[in-house]
Amino acid sequence: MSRRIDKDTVTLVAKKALLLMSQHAIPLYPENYLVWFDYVIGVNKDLEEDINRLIQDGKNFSEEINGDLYKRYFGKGTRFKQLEDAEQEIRKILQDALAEILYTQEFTSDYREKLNGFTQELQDATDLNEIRHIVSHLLLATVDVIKAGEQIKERLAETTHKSEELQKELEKAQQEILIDPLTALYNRKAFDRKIMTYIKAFELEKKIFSLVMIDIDFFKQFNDEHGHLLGDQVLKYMGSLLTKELKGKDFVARYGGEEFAILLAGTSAEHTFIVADNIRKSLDGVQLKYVKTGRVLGKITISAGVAAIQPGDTLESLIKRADDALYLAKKCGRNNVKSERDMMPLGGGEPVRVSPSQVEFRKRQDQEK
Ligand code: GH3
Ligand code: MG
Ligand code: MG
Repeated sequence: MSRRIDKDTVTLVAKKALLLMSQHAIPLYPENYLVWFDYVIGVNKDLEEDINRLIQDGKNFSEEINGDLYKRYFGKGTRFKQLEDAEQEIRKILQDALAEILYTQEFTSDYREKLNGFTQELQDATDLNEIRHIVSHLLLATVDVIKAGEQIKERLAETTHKSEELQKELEKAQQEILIDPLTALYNRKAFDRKIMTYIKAFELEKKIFSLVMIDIDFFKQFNDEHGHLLGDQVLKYMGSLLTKELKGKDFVARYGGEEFAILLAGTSAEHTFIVADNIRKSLDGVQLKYVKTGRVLGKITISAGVAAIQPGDTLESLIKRADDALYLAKKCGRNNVKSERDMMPLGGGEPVRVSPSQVEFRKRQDQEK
């Protein structure tokens, strides 16, 4: 048997034999091991056929059957030396297997200690009975470990799955809370959060940004003329227009009612003015028509105010400057964009922070045309 073949093959065959023995619940006695070792290696055709038949018939490998098999094939002339060798092999394979388990699996320190203990006991064991004893404990502990490992894995998988689902639901809920259902733009709450992150980034990393506040002109009049439902359609249209014009690059929100706010990261007030004025122009060129009924709604215009972040700004101070500029745009006839710079007094100097109506405004070139 094993001594006639090389060491690596012995290990492979022995592992397979032990595995089959554990699958068929056969006690790990050297006698049984000899039988199954030969079965795996296939040197004895009769033995192989006998075992195959027993497996096919679904027979239980009782102590009696195991004993018969051993007696039939090893009974005569099986020397004590062979049994001793088998015992050594079992011991070696188990030690290797233990080392492998300890190395590859993640166990709790309790189990690890137990398994380490078995390794030591196997080394110290002097007789067969002792080894049988250790092996039965080892198998029990290993089964426990594997079961515990599987349970932990199952639980982990379950928890991961649950938390992924929860995460998705949470994201969905958050999205719903942060999105305005009518226009599908971000809502005021989302805007407040976003602008705070921009302000922080400016304070910490000097990342500039600008703000545009937009307000639809004479919207109350539009509602009065065409009804609130058509007013809603216009707000919806505004949502798609802003999204289209900004091409997803900037953050746009419905600030409330017929007001919208845009945040442009890394953009100066001058460039932001151009962006805002392009939006105004694109709306100015459109005659609105309600597709469903063909009803002509006429032209809708907007006014906008632009402000760029400055050192020392708070959420309120920045919004106030954009609002003041918007107020100025309204004052200057609506369908207009104004920047906080437009609020500087003639002859330059510091911007004046008073109500726009009290300020003498520097005329912008584009206003003069
Ligand atoms: P201004 O040019 O000065 O901004 O005039 P305005 O009429 O647009 O401003 P005002 O603040 O007097 O009125 C805002 C109007 O916007 C009143 C309100 O009916 C309308 N509005 C606000 N939210 C909604 C909405 O969700 N749906 C509709 N249809 N109208 C809205
Ligand atoms: Mg308004
Ligand atoms: Mg308005």
